Amino acid sequence: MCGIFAYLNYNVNRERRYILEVLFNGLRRLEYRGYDSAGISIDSSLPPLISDHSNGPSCNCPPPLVFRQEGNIESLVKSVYEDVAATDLNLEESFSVHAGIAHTRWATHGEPAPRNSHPQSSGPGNEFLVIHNGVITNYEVLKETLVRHGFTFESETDTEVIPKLAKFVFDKANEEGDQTVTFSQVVFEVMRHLEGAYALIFKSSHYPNELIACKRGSPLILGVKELTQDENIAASFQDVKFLSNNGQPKELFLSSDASAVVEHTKKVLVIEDGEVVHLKDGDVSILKFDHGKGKHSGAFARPASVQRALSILEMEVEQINKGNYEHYMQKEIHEQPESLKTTMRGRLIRGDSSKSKTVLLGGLKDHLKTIRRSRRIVFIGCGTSYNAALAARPILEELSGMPVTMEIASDLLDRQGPIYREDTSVFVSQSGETADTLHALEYALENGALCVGITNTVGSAIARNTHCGVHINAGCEIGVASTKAYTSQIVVMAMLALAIGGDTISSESRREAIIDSLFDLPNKVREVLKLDQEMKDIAQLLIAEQSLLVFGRGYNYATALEGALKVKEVALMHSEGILAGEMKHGPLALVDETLPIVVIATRDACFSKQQSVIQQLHARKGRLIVMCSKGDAASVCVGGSCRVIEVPQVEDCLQPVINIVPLQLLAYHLTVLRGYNVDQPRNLAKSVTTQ
Ligand code: UD2
Ligand code: GLU
Ligand code: MG
Repeated sequence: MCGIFAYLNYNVNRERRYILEVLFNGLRRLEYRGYDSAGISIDSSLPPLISDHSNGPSCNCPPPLVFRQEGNIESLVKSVYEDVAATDLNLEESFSVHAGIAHTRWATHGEPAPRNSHPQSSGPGNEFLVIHNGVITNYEVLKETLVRHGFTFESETDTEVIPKLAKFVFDKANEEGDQTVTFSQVVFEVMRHLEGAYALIFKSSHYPNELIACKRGSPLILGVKELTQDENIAASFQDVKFLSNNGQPKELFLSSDASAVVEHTKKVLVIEDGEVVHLKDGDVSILKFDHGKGKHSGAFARPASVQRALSILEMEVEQINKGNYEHYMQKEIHEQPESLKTTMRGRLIRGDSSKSKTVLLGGLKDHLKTIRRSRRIVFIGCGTSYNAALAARPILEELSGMPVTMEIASDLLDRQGPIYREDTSVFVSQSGETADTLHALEYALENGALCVGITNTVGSAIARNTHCGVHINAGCEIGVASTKAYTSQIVVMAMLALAIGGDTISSESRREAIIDSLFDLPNKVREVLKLDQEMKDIAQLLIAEQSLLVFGRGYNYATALEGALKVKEVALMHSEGILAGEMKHGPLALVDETLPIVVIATRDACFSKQQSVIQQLHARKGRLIVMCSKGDAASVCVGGSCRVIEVPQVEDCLQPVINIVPLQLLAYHLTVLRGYNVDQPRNLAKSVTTQ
């Protein structure tokens, strides 16, 4: 989910060039969130000052202009000014009222391309334009209906149904003779049909100089800048009435992110789920959308205005951008409850008395039979992506009953290891561009294997060149050290295991227990994030160490490797993940009273073995930090001599998602305390595109 920005000037003259620059700057402020394409919409020439829709759907209002580009904001800016020059659009033309919208996109549906960028349009004439952050999960049924009503779609996005639905609703109201239908009534009717998560802004040629913003699940804020010098009016800013039409010149901003608004004003309002904000004639009205409420017979519901006291709060940007994150890695660690939700959105089927609980991976459903018939599954990846596959391997073996082997991409290539036509090879990569993984993909394709991709980046080389796959939809990840992509990868691969094993009766109750646990996983991640301060305290203790060992086994062997990798790559401290079963075959020699050791001993089938490992490490006076399930401190900490991290328990195969979080936090705090760059670790790049 990327960025939204809108700018509405009221009763103050602004030239087109100025409006464009405000929009571009808004996008630049959102740039840090990452995106793959961008777009804006402004008016073509002076629209009528008074909103007048008596002229019905075929109104002669000049169609708003739309500019969209793939790639970075500067390439959008360049193309806009080129188009402006080519069409002789007057940059000095002044608007006393004007509503402009802008968007940065991180593709979830359809590759990054101008046609898939936002604003998405209702069709020729741009009667309705929409910018959207989030995912509409039921867009396919909506699209089918709209196609039956004669709409043609130009993009592969989920978003495009929204402006088309708005036009459909508007046209229908007018056909039925309701020429007084308001912009907010149209949007309410549209919202009734949308499922999923969204922050939306609507612009329409039928409602010139108006904007509607609404949200469910994705963030959105409103900023108000009063342009009067009058002291009395400035003082009454907190007053509800102030937002009604007092004719005062003002500028209104809408954004998914406070960082795009604070340079203009600190008077902001955080829009809540279900609220519909209507900007019209300098007036801000907030209406409450109630999903349960249907349409009145025939006519449009007249939505009740201002359900909660509208107060403009004076906030600092840190308060608004919840949590005051100092680094992307920190932000991404804390974003995991949301990123996991997005990963699972629309893919978990809750089931009822007639249907069992199940998962639906749209990109794989036609290939599951082939996968099940294959001789083995080979996971191929590098670094964190490899670790995520390793974490999912046990559950995949259990539910599929198939052999699952692991390959580090470069090693497979070095050995020219055997890959057969009968193999299913699964390529895991956050960026979808990892060079070694990509080369291994070429190699597997040459050998005739079925190639499945698991990536976070729609339109990436791996997504394009695999036969099928799953987008993890974790949102853009900026920190070089992967955190939220790792947990989403594990969840996707657990869902892959559920899908492959989905036809086996004997494992049905096991699968249902995992699905239940998946539903609850974001809550459990939220709970484990509360260990932040505790992990900071532990980091403080470890700040001057040379080395850190992490012991794990079973499901959490991967956690040990990934925890150690995080510490190594960002905190620049030697760290090794060790398979606890190998302890006596070497690593035990390192154990003394100085070397800190993390032991992962959460509840699963290996628990008693880990208890015994702890005892043996303790006998050698090891400096232990033990991660265990809540309530288990006494059973893991011999004689109370070790530091304990208690984490919430989930279904055993999903425990790696929980257990990695404290280690991510530890690596983060260690890095900050040691004074290193968290987001750009020494010598490393986000996407390793050379071998
Ligand atoms: C897909 C579509 C979405 C919508 C939805 C309906 C995209 C990005 N997603 O979401 O628009 O139609 O289906 O249920 O357009 N793929 C690969 N390699 C990879 C990753 C994906 O080939 O590494 C393929 C996959 O097989 C599928 C398509 O890309 O054909 C989209 O995959 P997805 O995971 O986004 O699929 P889904 O169903 O969540
Ligand atoms: N799902 C929409 C798309 O793929 C919006 C993506 C976003 O949040 O940027 O176009
Ligand atoms: Mg990586």
